[in-house]
Amino acid sequence: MKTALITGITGQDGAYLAELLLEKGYNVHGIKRRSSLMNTDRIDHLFFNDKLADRFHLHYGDMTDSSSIIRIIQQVQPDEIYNLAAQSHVQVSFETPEYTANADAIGVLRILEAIRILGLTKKTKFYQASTSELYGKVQAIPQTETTPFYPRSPYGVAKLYGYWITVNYREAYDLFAINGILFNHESPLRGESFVTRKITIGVAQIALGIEDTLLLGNLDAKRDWGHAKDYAEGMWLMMQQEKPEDFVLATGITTSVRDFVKMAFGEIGITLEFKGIGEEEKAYVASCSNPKYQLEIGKLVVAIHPRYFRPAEVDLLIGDAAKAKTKLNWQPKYDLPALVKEMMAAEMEYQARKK
Ligand code: NDP
Ligand code: GDR
Repeated sequence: MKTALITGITGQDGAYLAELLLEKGYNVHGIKRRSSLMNTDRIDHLFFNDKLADRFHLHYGDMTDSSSIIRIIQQVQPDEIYNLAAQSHVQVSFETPEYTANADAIGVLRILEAIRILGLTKKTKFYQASTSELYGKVQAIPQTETTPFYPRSPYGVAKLYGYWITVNYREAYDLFAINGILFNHESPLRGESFVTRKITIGVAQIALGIEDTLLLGNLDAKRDWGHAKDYAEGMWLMMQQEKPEDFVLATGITTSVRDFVKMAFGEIGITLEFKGIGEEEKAYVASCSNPKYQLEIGKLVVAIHPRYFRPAEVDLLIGDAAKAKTKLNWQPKYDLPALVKEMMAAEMEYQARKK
């Protein structure tokens, strides 16, 4: 039985990866940081499952605290470490740049050094959660494993260090250390302030009469959105290779935030009309085919707020995952319409229950 250690196990990807590895028979350990509320909603179904009790373990630790990282790695002696923990919000990184660098850049080094200090370089494989935010101001379309990086946020710059220190430890110490360069991936478990989840929450609350208007920032930004479940599978596949290599995971399709908004409203039978440009843009209900929702034609449902614009933006991301498809036989099961459908169905149910 293999043993895996997942940092960031309470996050979106941590939850999907933990479930996947448990299904595959792994012994799974996760690092959770202390917070005033439990914050384990995404993994409670695993933690409180009697059948998994002897294979699923949580440890308190923090990416900014070397001693906790060394202690946990020494205790767990993992075959595989998946480093998913990070201050992962791009906009928040402009407000907390130093903390973001500590957790997202030096945090990676802390784990790599722990592996080395504990003499685990031959035993423990290491996965770093790298990101399409490394491409930032994109230098080529579509982006591949060899496209030059140009990060556009403190988050992107911190992740750039994480990327290179992983490559460096692979080359310097012959460690199985790899980067998954993952493009945006979403799900019903997505954090509530990332744009896709913010949109599905907003649409559901407007349809249920809880809120009137959804406030957003840059509607022109384009992202390559996949499903987190497919990407968790890709992370595991990368770690099963003989040779350590970096891989891009992406869908190869890019969509604007505006089109994601249209798709989410469309899921519940509402079409929108957009008027105005830039910060003046607004969207109104153009038609509503679902009699369950009492939305007047012409009602304002989306507006722009300057608060949600970033000091520097990543305008367009579109990835090419040909290497992962060929070498790993990675086959994503979801496309964007299927992702939006699943997110909207889950959101309607969740918001109705909350109401
Ligand atoms: P989430 O924000 O959902 O989860 C981040 C996790 O990291 C949470 O468990 C969080 O804990 C934990 N964490 C944050 N800071 C610390 C810290 N100082 N010490 C210990 N744990 C900490 O992110 P995702 O699941 O979406 O992403 C997983 C990883 O993949 C991240 O590194 C992200 O940067 C990267 N990534 C994500 C992509 C995406 O589209 N989702 C794309 C490419 C890369 P808590 O629950 O307590 O907040
Ligand atoms: P991103 O995701 O920055 O790509 O990082 P996010 O969903 O936050 O933003 C995507 C795009 O939408 C625009 N946008 C808004 N974003 C948010 N959050 N809120 C809004 O109201 C809003 N309006 C418009 C943004 O400007 C941006 O262009 C995610 C994170 O998961 C990272 O950790 C990960 O590395 C990258 O994806 C790949």
